[in-house]
Amino acid sequence: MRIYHAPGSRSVRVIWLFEELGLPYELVQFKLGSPEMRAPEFLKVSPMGRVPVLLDGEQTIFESGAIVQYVLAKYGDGALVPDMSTPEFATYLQWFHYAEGMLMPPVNTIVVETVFLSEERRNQVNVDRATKLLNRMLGAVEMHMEGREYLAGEFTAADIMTGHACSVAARLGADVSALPNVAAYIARIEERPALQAARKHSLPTD
Ligand SMILES: N[C@@H](CCC(=O)N[C@@H](CS)C(=O)NCC(=O)O)C(=O)O
Repeated sequence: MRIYHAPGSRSVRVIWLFEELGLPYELVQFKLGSPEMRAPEFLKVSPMGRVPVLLDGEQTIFESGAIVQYVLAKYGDGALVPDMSTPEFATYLQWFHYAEGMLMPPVNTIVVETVFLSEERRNQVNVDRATKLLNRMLGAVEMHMEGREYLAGEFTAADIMTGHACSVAARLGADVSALPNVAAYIARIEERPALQAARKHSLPTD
């Protein structure tokens, strides 16, 4: 399978998943924001010119969460997903989708305002508002992680999605000093050999 990846982006989630599962993959790497990401050939597989995208035979799929669910359903053999008959299954789905639903929107605003926009177009009010919202969203993770190692029992793909989002949030300046459970959780997932292997293809901001 081929993973379209940009170092410094959430496409590291897909590489991390493949590393956790021990599945082989081929990488096509872009520089984030480069003109190649708007080239017609890439827009055929990713109409918005974004990563990650997975190519599996003739099948392409974008959206990191959808890719993770696709790979697990087809090739995971039950790994990284709690059994449907357990209470952890609903918890897993909830935190899996919390990443793109609640954490990444303010993260996106902060990245746009502090990285992508030219200095004269940046707006500190937007950054402050997004940072406040991000800290509130991380507060829910803080409460949930009390007494837990991972989001839904054992390590699951919810940790790949929301764990990664927590890690990015902290790197972007969210204040985790008042969120000890989140800080410990980030440290825990950062120690995973599969994430470290995935990061070899990535920049420190992933
Ligand atoms: N919700 C999408 C977000 C995809 C996305 O925004 N990817 C960013 C990298 S983190 C991207 O490719 N940005 C390139 C650009 O905006 O030109 C997902 O989870 O896959």
